[in-house]
Amino acid sequence: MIAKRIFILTGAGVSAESGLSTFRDKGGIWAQYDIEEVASIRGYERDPARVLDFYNMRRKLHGGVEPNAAHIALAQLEAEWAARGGSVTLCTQNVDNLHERGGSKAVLHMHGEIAKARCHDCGATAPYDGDLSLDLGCGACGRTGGMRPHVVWFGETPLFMDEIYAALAGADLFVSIGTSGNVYPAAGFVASARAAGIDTLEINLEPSEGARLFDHGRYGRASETVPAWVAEMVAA
Ligand code: BJW
Repeated sequence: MIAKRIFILTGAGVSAESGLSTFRDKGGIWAQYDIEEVASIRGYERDPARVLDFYNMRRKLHGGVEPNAAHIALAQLEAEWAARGGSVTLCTQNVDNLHERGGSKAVLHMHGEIAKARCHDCGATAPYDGDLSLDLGCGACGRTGGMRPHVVWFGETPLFMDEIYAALAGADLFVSIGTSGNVYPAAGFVASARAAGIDTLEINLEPSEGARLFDHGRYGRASETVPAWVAEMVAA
C-alpha cells in the first residue's frame, strides 16, 4: 500500500553534506562546545553573552551553505504528494533554512530558526540575520538585553507540538532522516508512530541506537538515499 499521509522528521544529518556540522558525530558541535553552557536555558541565564557569541558564529556558518540533493528531493515529494491528493508533513529539528531553500513550502521547525531573534522578556519574534548582542533592544516591548536566538534549548518546550502530534497521529508512514534519536520529544516519535500502527522508516548514515524500533531502514549518505527513496515513492 502506498502511504497517503507521510510524516517526515529530519535532523542534522540531512544538512551535513551542505557543510553544517552534526552535533553528536565525531568532531561534531558537542565535541567542541559544552552543551550545558551554550544550549540550555540555565547556560543562557548564567552567561548570555557567551551563548549569543556561539549562535552568532553558527549563524555566519549557516549563511554560507546551500541545500543539497536530500533537501531538494523532499521538496519534490511534498509537491508530488499534494498533486496526488496526499500530504507530507515536514518536521525538522534543524534551525537552518535549507529545507525552505530547497523548495519545501511548509516546514515545522520544532527547535526554532537561527535566522530569527526572540525577545526573552516579551516573546516577540522577528527575522534577524545580524549578530545578536546584549545592547540590542526589542522592537516590540522596548526592553534591552533580552534579544536571543529563536532556538529551543534544553529545558525549553519545543515548538508546534500540538500540530506535530496531530499530524503524526494522522499519518500512515513515519520517516526519520539524519537524526541520532538522542533528543526528546523527537526521539519518542517513532514509538508514538508504532503504538498507532504507523509504518516506520529510518534513513540515516548508519543505523541509529534506536534502529530496531523501525520497520525499515535505508543507510548511506542522505544526498543519495533520500533522492533514491523519493524516486521510488514517486514511481510507485
Ligand atoms: C547523516 C549524515 C549524512 C551524519 N547523511 N545521515 C531524560 C529522559 C528523557 C528526556 C529528557 C531527560 N532529561 C531531559 C530530557 C529532555 C531533553 C532531552 O531530550 N535530553 C536528552 C539529552 C536526554 N529535551 C529537552 O529539554 C527538549 N524539551 C523538552 O523535552 O520539553 C518538554 C516538552 C516536551 C514535549 C512537549 C512539551 C514539553 C528541548 C530539546 C532542545 C534541543 N536543542 C538542540 C540545540 C538547539 C538548536 C541548535 O543549536 O541548533 O537541538 S540540541 C541538538 O540536538 C539540536 C538538534 O536539533 C538536536 C538533535 O540532534 P540531531 O539532529 O539528531 O543530530 P545528531 O548529531 O545527534 O545526529 C545526526 C545524525 O545524522 C547521526 O545519526 C548521523 O549518523 C547522521 N548523519 N551525516 C545521513 N551525510
